[in-house]
Amino acid sequence: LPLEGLQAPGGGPLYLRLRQVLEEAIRSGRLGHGDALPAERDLADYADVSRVTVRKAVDDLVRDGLLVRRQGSGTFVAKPVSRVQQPLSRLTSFTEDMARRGLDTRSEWLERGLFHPSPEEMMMLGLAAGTLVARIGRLRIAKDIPLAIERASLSPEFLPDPTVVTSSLYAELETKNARPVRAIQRISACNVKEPEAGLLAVPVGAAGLSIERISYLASGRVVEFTRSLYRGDTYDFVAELTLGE
Ligand code: 16G
Repeated sequence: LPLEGLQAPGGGPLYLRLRQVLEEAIRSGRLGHGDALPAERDLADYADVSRVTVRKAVDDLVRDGLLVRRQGSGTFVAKPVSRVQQPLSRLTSFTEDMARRGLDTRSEWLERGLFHPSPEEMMMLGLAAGTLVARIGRLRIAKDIPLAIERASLSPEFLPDPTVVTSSLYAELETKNARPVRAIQRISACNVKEPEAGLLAVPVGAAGLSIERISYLASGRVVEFTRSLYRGDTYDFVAELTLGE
């Protein structure tokens, strides 16, 4: 790393100059993806700056996603995230989408159980007053990269015990003959705020896709009302367009 001359006068705050050197090393490939960063103490000695300066520079790069900290093992150069191309016209589940690409998925649970519904859930799902709503809230992760936060609400008629869902919601609905066959989806652009930014490991203000899906059975009954927040830097929705009459 070209750390000599970091102390030269007139170049702005030290930590920003150190950040720039590290960033250039990452962008040029001198520090490869997955490489461990030298220990904070060694970097400080080597660059002849304080550990506080090193920590500030590293914090900055972690916040911007160029470095990742792993508890107990150190700081590493982040792997670049490749974008997922998701066709817009097929009603598939997240687990299926990722399996088709050969990616392992897992979820971190944010919410799972029966709750008193919000007025919006009552209207969307046509719930009678006094009934509960089944909620499945998850951080969806593929290849160790958090891709989306999904919060699904369902009538308890289709999912009386939400705790039975351990991986795929649609696979569980299939066993109850309640897998949706049609859905309306709305996608809008947004900026990711806290606490979602923390969960998705993106800086506050990063681009996101906010998605609402209402799914139906063949009979026309609503099965699911889901609000999702996808990371803008990892997900492309692709639509096929045909010339209509
Ligand atoms: C997709 C759907 C979501 C559905 C989930 C089921 C979007 C924006 N959302 O992620 O509405 O609940 O699949 O996935 O596509 P699962 O069967 O893996 O739980």
